Order: sequence, then structure tokens, then C-alpha cells
Amino acid sequence: MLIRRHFRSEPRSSEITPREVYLARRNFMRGGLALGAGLLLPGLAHAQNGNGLSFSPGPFSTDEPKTPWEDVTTYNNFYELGTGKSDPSRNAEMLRTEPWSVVVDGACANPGRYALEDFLKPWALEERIYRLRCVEGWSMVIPWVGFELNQVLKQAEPAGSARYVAFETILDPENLSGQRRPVLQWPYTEGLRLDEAMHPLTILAVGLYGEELPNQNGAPLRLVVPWKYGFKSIKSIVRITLAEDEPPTAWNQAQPNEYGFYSNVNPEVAHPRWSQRTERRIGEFRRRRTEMFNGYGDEVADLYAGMDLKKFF
Ligand SMILES: Nc1nc2c(c(=O)[nH]1)N[C@H]1C(S)=C(S)[C@@H](COP(=O)(O)O)O[C@H]1N2
Ligand SMILES: [Mo]
Repeated sequence: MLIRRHFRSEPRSSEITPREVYLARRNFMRGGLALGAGLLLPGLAHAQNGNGLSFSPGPFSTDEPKTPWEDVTTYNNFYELGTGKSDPSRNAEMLRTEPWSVVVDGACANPGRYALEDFLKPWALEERIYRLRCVEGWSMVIPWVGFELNQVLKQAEPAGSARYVAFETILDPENLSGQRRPVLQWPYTEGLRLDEAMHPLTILAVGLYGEELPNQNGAPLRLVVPWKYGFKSIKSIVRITLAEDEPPTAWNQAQPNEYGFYSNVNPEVAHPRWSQRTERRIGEFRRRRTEMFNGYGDEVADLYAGMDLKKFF
């Protein structure tokens, strides 16, 4: 994806060094033409090296301080790349993202199989700075670059019978060593109700901090659903399926009493093994109170009007 940048927010100086190092290393591994410039020019030289994304500021962004690039890209959950927090960044090269294609299928009039470039071409990219709250009790603020999922779904022309959307991560056990162990049912799957998937907060992300997604964050394409626990935000998506029935989801299959289909962030509903009332923002020491719907209640509470959210957790 070689898209020139028109806009980027100025990184704080503390973020520049690790990102410069990261980009220089990635260009080196890709054999990129911009290797010399990436290594030799100081400051924001990488703006010219082709990895920056072109995007405009989007709605719903929080003005809370962003979690530093270093934490966002080295403290990860991506079990295909290992179960430790630092495994995904260390094992990032196990994920092969070229070539990549995305299938849109199921209960819709306009299904398709797209090369990644063609899948992305119609949609203008926006920055969305969202809170992400992991069910484990930590949270981050991440400046995603992506576009609303509802555009893709509308293009697919969902059938009247479609009520859910199912998502699938790449299955590649030869390269992804995590998929050679039965920690979860592979490929990783997730799902949303159709109205949740159509909500303007729900995005497909292709980047963060203005750069293409690092592999450990779910390159080349991942879901971001900010009012739900982090595991709903499935990484490295290869299939999006319109469905009539509630689809199976990886964590619900693994531990149905711990991880429900909805998994809305809810301080009132404890995980069976720990409370969900507080969280630690990565980089902070004192725990903070967890907000209903991760603070996005004004936007999404209506989706659940009349539902017992203790039952539908
Ligand atoms: N395919 C896949 N997607 C996944 C996961 C995973 O293990 N595999 N982990 C989930 C969990 S538990 C969280 S908290 C977020 C973490 O996203 P981040 O590493 O970009 O912060 O990704 C989610 N998406
Ligand atoms: Mo998570």
C-alpha cells in the first residue's frame, strides 16, 4: 500500500526514536528503496519513505493522552504470534501479509473476493483516536487510521435476513507458530450484530500513528470496536461474512462462561475470575474506574435498549 501522506499529527519527541528505528528496520527487512533515506535522515524523514498513510481527522476521537507508540506496538495480544505480551512484536515476521485478499460473502447480494488494494481503494482513511480496554484489565489510547465498516457492508448489499457479521483471521499454521497449539480454535473468529457492525464507531483499521499497522497490531486489516473488550477487535482479517444466526466466536468457544458474544465493556459485570470495575491505563500507576461501554455510552447505549446486559454479557 503506497499512499502518500497529506496530513499527520506531530508526534511527541519521545515517540520518534522507536518509530524511526522500527521503520528503518522494516524497510531493511522489506529491502525497501528508501532504506538509505530512512536510515540517514533525521527527524521525520520517514514521511517520504512511502510507509505513511494519507488520512484526515475523523469523528469520535478522544483528546486523552495517546499511549506511546512503543507500548502500543510491544505490549500486545495476538495469540497466533504467541501468548506473552512481548511475543507478537518479537515474532511479528511470522505473519506474511503479501499477498493478502479479503472475502466478503454470506447473506448478501454483492459478495466478492478482493485483493487488499482493491478492497481498500474506495474508502477514504480517517484518524480515530479510541480507547481500547482489554478484558484483562488494562487499557490504551490508540490513534487508529481506518474507515467505517458500514461502507463495506453497504457495498455488499446485505440480504433482509442478515442479522450478524462474522470475521475470520488468516489461518497459516506453517508460519504462525501459535496456530500449531490448541490454545483457541483456529482461525480466530469474531462476530457482531449487524447494527453494531453498521455503527459509525466501528472501523476497519489499516494503520496507527499515521503508519501502516505493524504486524503485531493486526496487519494489514483489523477490526476496532471501542466499546467492547479488546478481543472483539479481531486482527489480520481475511473474511467478512453476513450471517443470519449469531456466529461462533473464538473466546466464547474457549470459555463460554467467561467471554460472552456481546462483551461490552461493563464495570457491573465481573469476569468470573476478577472484577471489571477498574483498569490500568498503560503508562499510569493508579488504577482508574472503568466506564460503562468504555465511555462510549452516549453513542451506543441505544443499541442495547431493553436488553439485560448481565445475561447478554
Ligand atoms: N486474530 C487475533 N485477533 C486479536 C487477538 C488475537 O489473539 N488474535 N487478541 C485480541 C485481544 S485480547 C486484544 S486486547 C486486542 C489487542 O490489540 P492490540 O495488540 O493492537 O492492542 O486484539 C484482539 N484481536
Ligand atoms: Mo484482550
